[in-house]
Amino acid sequence: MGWKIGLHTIITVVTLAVLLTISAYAEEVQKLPEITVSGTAEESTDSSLGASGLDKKDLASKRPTTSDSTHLLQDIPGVGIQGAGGISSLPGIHGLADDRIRVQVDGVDLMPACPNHMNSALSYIDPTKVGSVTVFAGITPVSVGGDSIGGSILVKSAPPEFVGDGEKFLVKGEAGTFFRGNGNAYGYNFGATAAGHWANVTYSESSSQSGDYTAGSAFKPSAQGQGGGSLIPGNVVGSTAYNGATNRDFGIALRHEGHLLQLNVSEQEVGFEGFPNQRMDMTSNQNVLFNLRYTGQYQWGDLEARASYQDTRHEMNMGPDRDTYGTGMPMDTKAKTIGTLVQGNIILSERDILRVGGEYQNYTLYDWWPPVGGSMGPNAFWNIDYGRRDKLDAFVEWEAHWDSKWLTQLGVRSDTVFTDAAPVEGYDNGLAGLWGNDAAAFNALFRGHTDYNWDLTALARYTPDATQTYEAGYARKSRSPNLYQRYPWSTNAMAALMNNFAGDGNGYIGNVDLKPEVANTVSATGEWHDNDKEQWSLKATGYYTYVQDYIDAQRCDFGQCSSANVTASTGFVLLQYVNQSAQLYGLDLSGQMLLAKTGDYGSFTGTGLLNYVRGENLTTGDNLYNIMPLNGKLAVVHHLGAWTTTAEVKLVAAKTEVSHVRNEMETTGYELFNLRSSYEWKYARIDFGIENLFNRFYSLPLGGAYVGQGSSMTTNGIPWGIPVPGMGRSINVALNLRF
Ligand SMILES: [Cu+2]
Repeated sequence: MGWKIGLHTIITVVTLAVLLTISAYAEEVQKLPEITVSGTAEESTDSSLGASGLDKKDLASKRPTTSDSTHLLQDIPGVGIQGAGGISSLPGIHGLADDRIRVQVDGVDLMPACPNHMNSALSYIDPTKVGSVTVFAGITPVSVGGDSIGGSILVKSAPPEFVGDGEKFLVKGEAGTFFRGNGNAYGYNFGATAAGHWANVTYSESSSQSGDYTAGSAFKPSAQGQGGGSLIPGNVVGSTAYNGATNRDFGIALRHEGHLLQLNVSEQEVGFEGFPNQRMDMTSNQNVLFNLRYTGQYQWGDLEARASYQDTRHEMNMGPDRDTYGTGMPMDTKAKTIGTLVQGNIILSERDILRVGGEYQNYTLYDWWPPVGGSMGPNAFWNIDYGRRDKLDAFVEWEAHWDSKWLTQLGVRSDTVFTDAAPVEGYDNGLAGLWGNDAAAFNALFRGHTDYNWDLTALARYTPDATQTYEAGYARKSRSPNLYQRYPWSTNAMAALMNNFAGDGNGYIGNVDLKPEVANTVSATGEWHDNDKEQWSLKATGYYTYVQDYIDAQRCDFGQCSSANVTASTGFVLLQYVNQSAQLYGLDLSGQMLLAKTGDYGSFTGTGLLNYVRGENLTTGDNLYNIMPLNGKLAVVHHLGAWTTTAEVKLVAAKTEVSHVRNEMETTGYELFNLRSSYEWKYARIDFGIENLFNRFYSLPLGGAYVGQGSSMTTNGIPWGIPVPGMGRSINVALNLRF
């Protein structure tokens, strides 16, 4: 890893040198009356009614509450958040989560490299770096979908700024810090930008850490942290701490007339991140990303091209709150991802736009567990050796603006996905019953697969007048299994338990024969508002999805799995992935209304949100796993000059429709009150908030099973039946400066 430290040093030195040189020069010319900042060439195709966004203001009010960028999405209609580590939650849309939805950060499909999906795409961007968020929850255009059966999430950092004609230089910076009482979380971020008419250089850095957080009340007996940790009181949620989570990004952007070229080199290091719903913790994550992008405006439209390279080194072991068994349990992963894209948006006529694109992604994964002695040695256990997932996509999308009222969009997309994995070995193949037989069975299988997937989208939008819009459509979307669904091979309980990205505490065994999931969705959205969108607005989306070959799970009844495993209706169990059919349907409602506007007391706006989703396995009659119960949010936002204050209540119904095959636990309903206030000056912003005002105890409906302390390496060596609790009261402050 020497070269990575070298890279980090080079980035820092080059950045400082460039910034110093430019700012030294800027010093002479800085007496500018006003610096005009022009827009960027970055074009958006985010005009779909099924898309919801978060702008600067929304983001600014949410950032102080979290260091996990996925939590920025929590008030977007249709979005659910699957719990994981403190900075690594997994987003879901309409009941489909994790890699069933497409998540891009600055145009890159960041890939996890972990049997627990700990290093998810959004864990690689700090909330302070997020400049915009767009969520496609309804019918996703093929130009932003692909290899996913749910919606798409596009997260972007702020676009590069350039100075306008006649101006000289722009040098600016920002710095921020926060403290959150629950867990004693704190961190910092800073960034500096130097920009001229045609060049922009930016450096940014952020870091955060937190101790274990505290729930509203005790939910288990207090116990000593067995991995060298301190006493874990009954109300403390074990393995929720994280530290040394540092992101650095260096970017250069060049602009010439309508052309923009951007290169970002970023690095993330995480020293430790606990996972309360996994049997392991992340003890190190090192990720390096090169992201090169070009966008150009031409007479015929615009052209976008991207190339990226991601290198990840990930390590897991037992953290301080868990039993280390005296030996620990190291698990290592490394992965490389190369991604490229070329897309043209061609203006055929005043009416028609054609979007044509091609993408290629090459992903390589190694997952091995070093020996620790006894039956877990003398060799390394190879969970996935030389795993590959390569993808070649092409799409065509035709958008027609027939008149001021009608818009249609038709798209077709082909994704060809190839996956494979090399032969494996256990810790000691001589121990046939434990490792050798399973390895031999896997190695005898034909493991290479090529899936030819097709996506289709057809949607129409009708805008009868300035106060209402309707959109309806159909989408067929496909997704090939990920490597951890096809290739984990061991039926040994300990090994299977380590393969789990559901967070349910169960063990998972791969299925080489899995077919791609194919979803057929119909969705309709209506939006109503007053003429100027100032008084009120209401948006409603209804959807139905039938998923053919939905990847669910069945009880393991072969290899080392016991017959009791097949019938157990409580406790943790061992499962194998299997194709079944499923349906999901639901409704999102969101709206806002200006309640009062006075000169002296400012304005009061009410906002509301309601989400309902139901997921059923049509093959078994079971419920789908991790489906968010009915939930809503009501808030009143008060604006007075530079003050913004929000009082909100979040209401969540009990989760009673649970996945029986996984022994998923029910959770009870709850309500949470939050208060947030901010004051903004020209060069500073201060935020103050109290989350979970009444210190309400509650279980996270999508938080999974609590396995964050004790002997987590054996199936039922830790108690079953405890959902991961949500955070108790937290008093938060954040300060941001711009200069
Ligand atoms: Cu991991």
